[in-house]
Amino acid sequence: RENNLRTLFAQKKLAFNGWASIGNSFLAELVADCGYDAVTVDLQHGLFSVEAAVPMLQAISATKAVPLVRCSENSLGEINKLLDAGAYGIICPLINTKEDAEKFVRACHYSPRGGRSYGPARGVLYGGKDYFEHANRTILTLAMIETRQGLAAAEEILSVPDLDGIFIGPSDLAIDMGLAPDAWNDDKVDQAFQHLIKLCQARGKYVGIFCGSVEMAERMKAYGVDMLVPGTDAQLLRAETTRRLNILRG
Ligand code: 3PY
Ligand code: MG
Repeated sequence: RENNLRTLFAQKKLAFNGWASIGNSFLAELVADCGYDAVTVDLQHGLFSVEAAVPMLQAISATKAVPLVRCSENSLGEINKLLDAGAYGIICPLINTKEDAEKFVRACHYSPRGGRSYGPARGVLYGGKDYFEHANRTILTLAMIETRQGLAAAEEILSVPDLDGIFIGPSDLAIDMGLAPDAWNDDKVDQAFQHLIKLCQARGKYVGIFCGSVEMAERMKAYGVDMLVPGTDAQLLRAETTRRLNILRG
């Protein structure tokens, strides 16, 4: 099957990506059913491992949302398992150099474009019997830029041909600039966002960003990003729970 995120990108339509950080399949299904275009299973900061990610990917693939994974690190073994488990795109944290980006995209593509090993257990169930023929072009590869080093190397990172684009990590970037993790409104951080977004737009590359607030998400939408994450499942659960309790407690 085609990757709907690529279709939305070609149509220049903003995609909304949900964030599944709690290792439970019902919750992943519920998040996916909220109307997101994609849902990312977060193996970096989610407190669960690959075995728990599999039923989450099964649950997401019962909906229209594209199943994505943020891997825990830039590892061929883990990325191969997640693609075999049916992830249709990988967001890889902490890509700081062109070499990091090359290693990442090689793990996501079969030869001659990469070194992915063959064994797409659930990949064929989700992607279809012709999975092998189209996997190299359907699977989406997004490198996280979230350090000053990554920011400085962004042009080189984006020059890697098989990299589809970047996903900006505002908290780690703010921390690396000596600021608090929620300093996403700071001028220096915002300028970095704008710089990265413009670089991607000039090169026809995909750009997504995690948003810590609705206001930030609106600003990123105005900058023309391709994909927005409006918060994690846990953050949204907390926000609405505390909002209702505050109203009812008076
Ligand atoms: C960050 O803000 O650093 C992230 O990784 C968000 O996903
Ligand atoms: Mg991060």
